[in-house]
Amino acid sequence: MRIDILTLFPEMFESPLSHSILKRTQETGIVDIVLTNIRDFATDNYRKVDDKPYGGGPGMVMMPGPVFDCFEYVEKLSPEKGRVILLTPQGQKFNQAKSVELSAEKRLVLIAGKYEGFDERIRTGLGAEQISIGDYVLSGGELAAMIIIDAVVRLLAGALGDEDSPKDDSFSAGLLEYPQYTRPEVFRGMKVPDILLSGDHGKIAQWRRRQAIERTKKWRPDLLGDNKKE
Ligand code: 6GU
Repeated sequence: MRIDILTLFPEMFESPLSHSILKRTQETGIVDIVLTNIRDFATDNYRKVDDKPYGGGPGMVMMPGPVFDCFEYVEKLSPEKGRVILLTPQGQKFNQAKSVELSAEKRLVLIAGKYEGFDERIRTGLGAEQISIGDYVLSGGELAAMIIIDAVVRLLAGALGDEDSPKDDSFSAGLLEYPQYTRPEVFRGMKVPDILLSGDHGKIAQWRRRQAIERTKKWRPDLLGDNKKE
């Protein structure tokens, strides 16, 4: 997969992309992540990329010119068309299903904005879909882009050590994950459940399933109801 990120703050991505799975998947060629600075496409001497909103109001708005020019440059870096995603709190809420959907794409083009928002013509003119990571406002789309990249890339074939593990993730089956234990068998008086030491794989699978259902009921009942949209 190729992921292009258009941002005013490419440096923000350096550390998250240089560790763990995101580091390894780039090194092994599972994913190619390319950062492009929108400010490089500003046309005036001050490298201006934002301006006051027409009609008045607080804050600054991302100008369409630099974003369009940046996008058209990035588009030509690879023959694959790619899915164009604008990071904004107005977007559809990101979840595991969306993550699975995006992991099937050959190319993603993520556009992260700062300031109060994007000039509306960026969304309409680029035919971009919008994604939000939750109902709160961040100071920019960069952190949201990193979260989406992390959630998507770990699903790519070969990204995780154990090929089976994404299937057991919380949310994959619409349930939270069952409780996990590792050594020691007794820690500060707290014992690992006997069933997990029994060696009976059928019983263990049954127990885990029940536990997953119980914790989902208790902690995230919204996942079990009709209001799955959450
Ligand atoms: Cl994608 N961007 C911003 N600025 N705030 C957000 C968000 C995105 N998702 C939730 N809050």
